[in-house]
Amino acid sequence: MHFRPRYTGLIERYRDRLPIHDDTRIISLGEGNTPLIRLSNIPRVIGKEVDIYVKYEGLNPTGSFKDRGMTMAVTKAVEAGSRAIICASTGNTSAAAAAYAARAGITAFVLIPEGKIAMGKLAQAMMHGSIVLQIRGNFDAGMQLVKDVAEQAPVTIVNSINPFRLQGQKTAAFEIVEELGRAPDYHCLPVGNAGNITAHWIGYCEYSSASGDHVTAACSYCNGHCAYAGGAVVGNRPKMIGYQAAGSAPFMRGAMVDNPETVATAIRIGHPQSWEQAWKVKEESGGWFDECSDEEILAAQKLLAEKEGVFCEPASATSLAGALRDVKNGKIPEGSSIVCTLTGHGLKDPDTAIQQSGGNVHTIDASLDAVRKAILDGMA
Ligand code: AN7
Repeated sequence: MHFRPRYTGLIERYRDRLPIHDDTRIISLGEGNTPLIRLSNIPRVIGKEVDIYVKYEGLNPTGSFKDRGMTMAVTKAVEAGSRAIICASTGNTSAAAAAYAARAGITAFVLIPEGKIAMGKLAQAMMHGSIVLQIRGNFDAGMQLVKDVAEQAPVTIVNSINPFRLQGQKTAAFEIVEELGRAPDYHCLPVGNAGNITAHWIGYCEYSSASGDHVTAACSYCNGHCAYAGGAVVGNRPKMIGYQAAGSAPFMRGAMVDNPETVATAIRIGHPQSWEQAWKVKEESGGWFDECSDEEILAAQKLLAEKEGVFCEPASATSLAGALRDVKNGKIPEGSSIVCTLTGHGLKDPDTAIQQSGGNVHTIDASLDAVRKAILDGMA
C-alpha cells in the first residue's frame, strides 16, 4: 500500500509562508486543498474558446472560503491568550468562527442581521455553540458595533480586518498557481468586504515575487504579516476582477451604500472594510469591478448546477455570472485562462435554491405504473 501523509490543513502546508512559530498550537479542521474544476460544458454553451476553472471553496470544512482565514485568526487568537472571539457576519464568517472556536475550546460571539442570513449558516452558528446576537440592523451596523465593543471588552475580532484572516486566505492563490503551473490570466471573485480579493492578490504577488519564500519586509497590504517583499515580479499575475451584486455595489458607485439589498445575502454589504486595498488591487493588477443583477446571479448559479454538477450559493455565482458576461462581450478575450472563485456551498442556502430551481418535482402514486410513466415523460 502506498503511504500518503494525512492532509492537516493549510497552515501546516504553507507554514513557511505564514506568520506561525514552531511551537504554535494550530487550530485546524483540514481546510484548504479545494478542487480546481475545469468547466467542460458551459464554454460550449456560450460558444467561446476559454479555459474556465472554478475554485470550489464550498468544499472547505464549514462550506466556505472563510475557513482559510479562520484557521489563522483563531490560531493566532489562542496563541495570544484570547478566550473569546467576535465577528459581525452575513453568515459564513459566523459559521466558520463558531466551528473554529468550538475546536479551540473558546467562546464565539456572532452578530448577524436578523432574518437576512441563509438557514444553513444560522444552523451552523447554533450547532457549534456560538452565542448568536441577531441585530435589528444590517451587516454594516453589526461591523461598527463589533469594532466599538472590542475596544472595551476582552474579545478578538475575527472579521477580515484581522490581518491574519487575509494571510490564511492568500493560500487559495498558492494552490491555484501550483495546480496550473502559472497564475491564470483573469481571477474573478464576488466582492463584499473585499477581503478575499485583497488576500488573493497578496498570494499571487508573494508567489510571483523574485525574492523567494522567506522575506519579512512589510508588504503594503498587511503591515508585515506576509512574506511579500514587493520586489521584482518573475511569475505572471492575473488581472483581478471583482463582481458585486447590483443592489450592493459600492465599488461601482464609488461610494458607500447605506441600504444594500440583494438575493445574495452573503454579499449584502454596503460599507466594505477593505475599501482602499481593493482599489489598489484593481489598479496594480489591471483588473476591474462590475456588477451583476440578482437575476444574472441566480441564472449563473442554476447554469453551473445544471450543466456542470457544481452547486454554489448565490453570492458565489456572482463571479461566474460576471465572467461569462465579460467573455461574451469580449472584455475577456478568447484564449484566456480564467479562475472563478466559488466562495460558498449551495447547501448553505436551500431556501433560495428550492425557490429558483423551477421545481421539476412530481408527486406520484407509489406504483410501478406511475414511475414508469414518469420515466417515459421525463425522457420525451
Ligand atoms: C459566499 O460572512 O462577509 O469580499 O460576514 O460569504 O471577502 O467580504 C461573507 C462574505 C463572497 C465576500 N462570497 O467576500 C460574512 C461575509 C461569500 C461570502 C463573500 C462572502 P469578501
